[in-house]
Amino acid sequence: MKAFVTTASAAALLLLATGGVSQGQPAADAPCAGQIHANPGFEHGTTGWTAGPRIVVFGDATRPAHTGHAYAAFAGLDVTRGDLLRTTVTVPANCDLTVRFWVRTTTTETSRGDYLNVGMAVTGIPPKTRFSLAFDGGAQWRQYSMSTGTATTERTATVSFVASETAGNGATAFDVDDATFTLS
Ligand SMILES: [Ca+2]
Repeated sequence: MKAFVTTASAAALLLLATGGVSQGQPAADAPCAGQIHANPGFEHGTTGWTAGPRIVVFGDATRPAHTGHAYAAFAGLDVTRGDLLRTTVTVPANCDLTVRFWVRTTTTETSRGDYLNVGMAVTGIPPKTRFSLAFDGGAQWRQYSMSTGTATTERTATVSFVASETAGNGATAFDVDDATFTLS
């Protein structure tokens, strides 16, 4: 316990010394401002995310990232399978959280068989699928956004990207990058 107090005091002194701005450690009364996810662009692999195997792609020159070198890929393999990518953030009281993300869709499908369902679960609100993306999403990066709205209490928000593929009518690959979590 003593060590913890000492560390906390040192952190407080550091905050004072640096003008109150620290990386990844928002103050208790953090304002409703800024991007709060540590790894929005997957440049640090799956850090900060719960992810299925081999979801993050690095440095593929033929399918470059939206920004940086990495992105999350739900590969179109034309087999019946699923993939999950999920993260949870804390939304302080009286803050609105806006989640923005970019998706690129590469497909050989001509009808809806493979999906990328993007869901959000917020404390006090039933989980909901906000987007059900399919083959017609476009081969260029396209941005989507969704918000939690505000509440008077602190909440958690869990965002999930769930891909489901069905074998047999072509393959669709969904790439996701720059999933930002911004308070306002
Ligand atoms: Ca990236």
